[in-house]
Amino acid sequence: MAGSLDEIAYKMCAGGKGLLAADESSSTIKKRFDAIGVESTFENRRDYREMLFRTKEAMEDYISGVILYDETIRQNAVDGTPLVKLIEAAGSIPGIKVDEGAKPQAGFPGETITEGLDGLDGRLKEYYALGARFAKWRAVIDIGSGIPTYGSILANAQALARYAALCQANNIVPIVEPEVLMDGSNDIDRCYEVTEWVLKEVFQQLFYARIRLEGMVLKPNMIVPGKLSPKQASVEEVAEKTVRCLKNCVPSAVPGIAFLSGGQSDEEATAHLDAMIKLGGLPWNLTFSYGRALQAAPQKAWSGKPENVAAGQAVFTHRARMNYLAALGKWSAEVEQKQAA
Ligand code: 5MM
Repeated sequence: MAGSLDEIAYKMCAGGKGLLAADESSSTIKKRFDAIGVESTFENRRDYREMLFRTKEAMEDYISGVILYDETIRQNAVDGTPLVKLIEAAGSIPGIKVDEGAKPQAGFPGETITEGLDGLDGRLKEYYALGARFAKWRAVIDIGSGIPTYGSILANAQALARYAALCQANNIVPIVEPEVLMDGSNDIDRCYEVTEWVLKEVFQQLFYARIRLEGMVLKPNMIVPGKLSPKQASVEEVAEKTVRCLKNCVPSAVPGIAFLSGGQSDEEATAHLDAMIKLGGLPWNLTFSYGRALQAAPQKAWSGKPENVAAGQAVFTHRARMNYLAALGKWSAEVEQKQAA
């Protein structure tokens, strides 16, 4: 698949389409499979992902690109077709997670630094040859007592910027993902404050690293209260605060912003995106790059049984369509109920 960095970055987030984050590492996919009583074998992981990538309507009409894991980008379908070719045949763009995970940061108790820069240039060249046209690197920032610290935010922002520079040098669009977790007991305003701090630092480091903003995609968290906060927020408050934070931090040269779902329920993730689009006046395309919020339902419907493939695909199509409608500002709870029936 040819195309310049700018064209690919634009296409990833345009027209209501969004990204499927299917890049669970082996330990994460094992957790997901444990929850549905499926053993995490090479064959089961292939069958599950093949089911998703062969879902015609979802892949052709709603999913602009798929983030893959190292195993999956090298894996073939049961009939021998590379999984990457299934994605391309649907007109969707294959991408690859290239970070090697968030590891405890020495000297910073409770904080992590994402690793994977060593040898990255060579790996990107190989992934390009395998078909990847974009990549993803996730930095993880937790909110807690005394954290995050500036030392950790800076180290993670610099790593994101160095990763993005290597991607662009290899003609691969970098998805820059600084995730502020929603696991704590903090309120929504603390999430706003930390996310603003992180995004300001990330864009400063992207500038120092000479990143072409037109050729990248941002994958941020939404501004939400921590899951353990006694004070939860309305859909309107989440939408208004997220858009305000992004407008204050993200230059309009960035063509697209694709949110992570971060542990929100499927419907919350959809409703929040829809409400943001309905606010209007946005300088970038906003869309989804969900992992859990796109896959939890099809995983459950499939449950590892070949006879459930059609049911898994129907549920995946529904979720992808709901998020596509949300990215166009055309979703409603009524549409959600009517079309699920
Ligand atoms: C699909 O989950 C991705 C992989 O996570 P691990 O490297 O920890 O296995 C994850 O990076 C994902 O792309 C984003 O966090 C968004 O996923 P959610 O589930 O938050 O939408």
